[in-house]
Amino acid sequence: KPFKRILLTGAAGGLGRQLRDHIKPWADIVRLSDLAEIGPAGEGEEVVQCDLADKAAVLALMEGVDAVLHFGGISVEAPFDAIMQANILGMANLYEAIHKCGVKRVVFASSNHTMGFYKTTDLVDAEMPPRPDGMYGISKVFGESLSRYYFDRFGIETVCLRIGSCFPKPGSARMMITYLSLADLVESLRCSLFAARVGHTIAFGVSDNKAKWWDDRHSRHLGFVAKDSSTQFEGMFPFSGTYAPDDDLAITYQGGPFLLTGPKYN
Ligand code: NAI
Ligand code: 15L
Repeated sequence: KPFKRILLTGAAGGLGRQLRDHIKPWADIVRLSDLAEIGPAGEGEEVVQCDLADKAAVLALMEGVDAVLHFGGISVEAPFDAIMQANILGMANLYEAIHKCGVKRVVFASSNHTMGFYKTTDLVDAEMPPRPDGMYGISKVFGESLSRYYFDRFGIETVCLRIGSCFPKPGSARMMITYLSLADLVESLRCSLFAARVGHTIAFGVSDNKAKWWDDRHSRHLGFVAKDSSTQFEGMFPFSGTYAPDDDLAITYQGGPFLLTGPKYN
């Protein structure tokens, strides 16, 4: 198999649980890690329970690993203290361990909320300045910036995948635009791991939906082509007959409901 050992963080989470089986063909061993209980290891798997905020534990977690899929951390807007531990300190610990252990390729589960303050009438690409929509989005911008530094300074390659909404089906009209199918997520991870050269790439993880907010022109070297589309769910969110008021933040900005959560500093 191409890799000896792939580490998947966030393995107990919504995406981690689904990715587990899809990763197996890519490595002799998949090391599954999370703060939460994961359950027993299957064949070709190892389970390591670990808090990303624990520097020594993260260093031990990385031993013998040659590629990382980093999905662990807080996945929605939350008080800053919690985000700081899991997503900021956790990311710093992870990359220090990656550097010390000689890992060459990383895929970081970034988010569309790095760009949530662009308007729903904007077409966003990977070279536009980040406009995060809260502490969660800010922590993902930190992760993108940290991984860029580790590439520029040490040559560690990372693909930051700004995932849209990866759920079995869209939960709102917004998610018709941001929808990413599981199969398309798996294919984008495969492309990110196996492209000969990725440097530091920021890509958008989104299916081939009809309406688009994101332009993938700066990540075409990955060779990812989405096969699914939210059109299969057409009709789930019919026009209600009334337009949203002018000051409706969740309609005006791409971050949608994240715009309504307010500052979470504490
Ligand atoms: P999730 O919340 O279900 O899973 C995240 C996992 O990380 C959880 O199992 C949690 O226990 C673990 N975790 C939290 N703090 C930790 C810590 N300090 N140390 C170790 N593990 C910790 O989220 P989901 O939906 O599976 O997302 C996975 C990743 O993808 C997250 O990083 C999220 O930000 C990102 N993402 C997901 C999107 C989606 O549509 N599902 C959209 C954009 C980004
Ligand atoms: C994210 O970044 C979250 O992790 C996920 O739970 C969804 O809220 C998604 O963005 C979204 O924007 O739909």
